[in-house]
Amino acid sequence: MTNAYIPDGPTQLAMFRKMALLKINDEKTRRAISTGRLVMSFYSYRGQEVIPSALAVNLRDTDYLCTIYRGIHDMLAKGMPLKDLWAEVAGRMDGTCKGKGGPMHLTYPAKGIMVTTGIVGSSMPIANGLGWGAQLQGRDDVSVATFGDGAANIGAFHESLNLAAVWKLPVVFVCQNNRYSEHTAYSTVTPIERISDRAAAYGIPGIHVDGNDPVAMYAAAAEAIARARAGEGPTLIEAITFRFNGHVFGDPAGYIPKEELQTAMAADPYPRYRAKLIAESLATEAELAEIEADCEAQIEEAIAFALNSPFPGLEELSSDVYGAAA
Ligand SMILES: Cc1ncc(C[n+]2csc(CCOP(=O)(O)OP(=O)(O)O)c2C)c(N)n1
Ligand SMILES: [Mg+2]
Repeated sequence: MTNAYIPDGPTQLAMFRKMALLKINDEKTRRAISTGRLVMSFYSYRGQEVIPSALAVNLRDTDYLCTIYRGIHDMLAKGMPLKDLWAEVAGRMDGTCKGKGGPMHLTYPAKGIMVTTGIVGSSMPIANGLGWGAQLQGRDDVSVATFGDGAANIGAFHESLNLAAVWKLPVVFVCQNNRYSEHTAYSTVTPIERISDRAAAYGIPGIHVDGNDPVAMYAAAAEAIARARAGEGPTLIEAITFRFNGHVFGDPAGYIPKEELQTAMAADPYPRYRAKLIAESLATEAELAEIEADCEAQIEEAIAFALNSPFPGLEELSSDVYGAAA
């Protein structure tokens, strides 16, 4: 790791601010559903906050993000406004897609958030297309595809890595390996220890990193993004993490062995990073508590805004969508 890829104090705090927003937002979403305040499908990302936070501090608004159903952390970190996000997941007119996308199909191009997809593996070819567009137009913007460990067993993963390597596309493939695909454990569907090893088959760098360590994840993201920006082509990052909740809200996750879950939760990256920042005098307890209180207030304000926003009317159903010519 070169010095260029070591986050300075303000960057470390910027990562913490994002992690706090993501973590509190996940908690508030689950509470809103369980108390009947909101009805939505929700794929909790609690435990995976480090990856998008470390990526986002290395990205510009004009860089692209293609994410998945478990991607609200990716979108918030990249800058999706809370009010637009909550209004969309609540199916309201003030949402990013006027309530017609819902929690699995959010977009916010002003911040480069181009697609959220429920089709496993499909974030990668779309990211290639966006990266190709930037390359053809001579821009040095980068396209990031995030996806899960299960998606690395889909054909689109292999096709996308191959094409991106051949055309030297400015794409960063980020596999958030949370050890489970729906209810299926990693080793029962993936025959190799490291997904990052697959990069060798396409002649591109494959980085295996602790996705729960903000400093290590920052370095991996910064290096891959710099490489893509410089026209040197794609990188595959495999970031190891863990999903603290079931696949989707309501899934009790009985298939995760108790000890495995306990070990993962005991290593929760959020309190660990919080304590590290204080121990290294990068922030005081009071400063971090203030950041958390600020995030909480912003989220509450966004929920109230969303629940007061109108539902789209019938006339809205046929606008902004494709239709057959008369
Ligand atoms: C093409 C396709 N196949 C199957 C599914 C059903 N499905 C939804 S989520 C999921 C698991 C994906 O796991 P992973 O890629 O590890 O992502 P995670 O949910 O862990 O973030 C599956 C199989 C789907 N949505 N799309
Ligand atoms: Mg997974």
